[in-house]
Amino acid sequence: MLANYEVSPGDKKFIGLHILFATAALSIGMLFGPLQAFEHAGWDLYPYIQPLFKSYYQGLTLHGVLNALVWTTFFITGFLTLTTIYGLKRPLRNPVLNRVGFWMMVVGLVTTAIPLLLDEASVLYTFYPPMKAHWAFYLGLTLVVVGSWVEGWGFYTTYYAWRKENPGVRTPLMTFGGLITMVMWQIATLGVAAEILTMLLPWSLGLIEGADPQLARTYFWFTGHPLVYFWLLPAYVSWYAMMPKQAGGKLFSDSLARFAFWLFLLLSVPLGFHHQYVDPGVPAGWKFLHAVLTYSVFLPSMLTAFTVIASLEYAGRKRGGKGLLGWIRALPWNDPSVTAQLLGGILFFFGGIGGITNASYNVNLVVHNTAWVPGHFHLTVASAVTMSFMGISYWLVPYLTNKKLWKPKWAVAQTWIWFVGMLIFSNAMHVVGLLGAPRRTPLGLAPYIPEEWSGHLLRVGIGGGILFIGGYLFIVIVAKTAFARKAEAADIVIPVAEAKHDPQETPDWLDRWVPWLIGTVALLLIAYGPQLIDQISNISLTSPGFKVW
Ligand code: HAS
Repeated sequence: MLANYEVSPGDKKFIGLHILFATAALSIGMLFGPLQAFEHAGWDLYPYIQPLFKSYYQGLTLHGVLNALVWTTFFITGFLTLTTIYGLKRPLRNPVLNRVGFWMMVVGLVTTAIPLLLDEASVLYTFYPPMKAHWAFYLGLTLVVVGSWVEGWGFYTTYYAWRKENPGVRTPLMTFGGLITMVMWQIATLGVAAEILTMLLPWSLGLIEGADPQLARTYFWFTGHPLVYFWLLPAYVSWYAMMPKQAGGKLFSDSLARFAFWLFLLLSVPLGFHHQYVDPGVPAGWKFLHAVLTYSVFLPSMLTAFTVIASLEYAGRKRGGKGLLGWIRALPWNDPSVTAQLLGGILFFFGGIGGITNASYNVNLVVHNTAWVPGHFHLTVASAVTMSFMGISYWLVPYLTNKKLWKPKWAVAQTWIWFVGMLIFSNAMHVVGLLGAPRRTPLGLAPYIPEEWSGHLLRVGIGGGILFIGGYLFIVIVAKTAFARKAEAADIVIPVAEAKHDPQETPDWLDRWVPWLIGTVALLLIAYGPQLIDQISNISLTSPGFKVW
């Protein structure tokens, strides 16, 4: 029945605009990745692109902001618009609200981009004070975040209207996962909202004299850790609610899927101190509590691994796969959308293991601020997440534009190229990080490179080059698809996975918001409340701003 619902041309265009901005941001942000990787390998191309881009740090900031913040946020809000409309089989309740939110995000993006391009905001994507950017950078980021909130309110009003018309019906899984993602995001971003509005914006405007770096970092990581699950959960929506159908099977357990999403809502936010193990201003007991909670958020990812792989095994066996692992070969590896997500999932095993390693206080002291950390997050946000978004784009762009995917075989090749590039790149970054190479450092210019790093830095450069090819091949394929002259009824149906049991049999407590929201707020107050009160009451706005670039 879901497959028969037709999204209106206006809404398709609106979703498509999100994907357009997301992909445009990715295409610029990705430019700097290979430049950094080549620089590590000793092939410094930055002098050749001056005066357009001034420094390694300007490039690194553009890379982080455009890829990690803009590509993801625009793609996710667009995708969640679709999962809301298509899952609930109804148009948005207040389309104007969603349009206002979207255009706020666009204005915010432009406002952020100007100081970034003028080299007035090379403060990296974490924008830690006392590094100080132009006020327009902070204002633009605020508009992007608030715009995404407004879009989220549009989802809630739509859901509310649907719920009144459908009492007792289980929320369709894709909508359910999308709504939890948005609620989690809105709670999480209270941290950066407080940081920017009470400290960084007035500071950059000269209204207050100094900043408090410790409190700013606490606010930032309040948002910064759940941010990674804001990126991940839409990929999980696809893995649970769509990929089993694409693979030719069914979702193994609707209940386990919903339970995993609730656990993410409950546990994603109160863990930020695992990014601050080395911060002197956070007492050890609080770091311990956040370490314990970090290990607990491992659970919903393991639930996901179990449920999604069980669904894939079911699909593979239905397709004739035999033996212990024969079902893997039987999966539709010729479908670029499925291949991208499978390969992203495989890389995520390694990224997840690295995450668990980071979360250990003692081991973190070895890897913190080394190249290991970008090695970790390229396996997560640049693999599990980005490859899933690429895979989704391979059916979404044809669906939105009514055009056939341009060269599907090339798209399959693209996913493998990205996979191989990422394996080489991230493995080298992990190893060189363990050998002590710092992150966020133009290593090619450093006079202290020990001999034992050089082979690994070379692999960073080679991996970066392969990723460059894979990344731009993706851009070419989606652009050629979207801007093809001939529109044809491409007959694309949004993949909606049926569950093995009727979702109406899923226990009612897994489709109720109030207890989970109360639990989330309560845990947050316990894990952050006393520290926030302490740090805010001891606020020390004394640090002057520095422009170190
Ligand atoms: Fe992380 C640092 C801990 C997950 C991103 N992380 C970062 C940073 C980023 C990031 C961007 O505890 C750097 C921030 C900065 O700039 O300073 N991370 C974790 C832990 C997890 C984790 C415990 N991280 C992520 C995800 C990210 C992400 C997801 C982005 C999307 N991370 C840390 C810590 C730090 C950190 C410390 C601070 C380091 C420092 O000192 O600075 C866990 O949530 C991971 C659990 C995941 C798993 C994997 C399960 C596997 C699955 C795959 C299923 C396979 C399929 C395919 C479907 C256990 C679900 C099957 C295929 C077939 C062919 C069958």
